[in-house]
Amino acid sequence: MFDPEGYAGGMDFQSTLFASAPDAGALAALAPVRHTLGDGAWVDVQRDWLAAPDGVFDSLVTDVPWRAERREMYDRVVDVPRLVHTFHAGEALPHAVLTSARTALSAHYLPELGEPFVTAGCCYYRTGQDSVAWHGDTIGRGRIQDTMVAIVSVGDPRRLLLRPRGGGESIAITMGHGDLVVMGGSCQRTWEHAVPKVAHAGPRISVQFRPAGVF
Ligand SMILES: O=C(O)CCC(=O)C(=O)O
Repeated sequence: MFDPEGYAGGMDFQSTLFASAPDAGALAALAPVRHTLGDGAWVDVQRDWLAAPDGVFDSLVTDVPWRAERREMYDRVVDVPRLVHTFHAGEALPHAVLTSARTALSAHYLPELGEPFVTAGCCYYRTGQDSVAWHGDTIGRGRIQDTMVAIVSVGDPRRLLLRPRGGGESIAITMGHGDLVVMGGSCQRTWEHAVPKVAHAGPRISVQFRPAGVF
């Protein structure tokens, strides 16, 4: 397993959590770095895209109507280890910078994607014990078409693992406070991704922008 960014990680998120954020709506110019994964899949990464992510984190913690989910697993019903909420197409987003982010992403990727990002799925990883297992976003059109899922991350850094469905070496991309990670091309159907549990992590929130019909 390797980290294509050589990301050092280890930022002290807690020490910046309560810092003032006068320009909480600011985004850096969008200029992500592309990593080609193979099989037509790629990942774009832009570190520190959000100029002032502390205020975004704080408002998402309080303003998103977080919901716990349960799912069947073998003969039991278990808690899904993270809180979730989806803002559907046309719904107002809970922070102005997310609206700006969606607009900027739609404009930047339109020539390649051919359509805008419209939904915003939110996941709240409360501790290192919250996680998401290996999967691709293949319930909708991502099962048969190339598409994109753009992730804005705030809070403690967590690793996004990616592995080819046919077997092969995994890749780890650390998603840090204010970073942007975009999975594109065939990534949802030819690769799987996961956010594994870790022994120690503070809270992290992921906002995933998707085009219509991609889940
Ligand atoms: O936490 C993340 O950024 C990834 C979330 C994810 O893969 C999903 O909800 O499908």
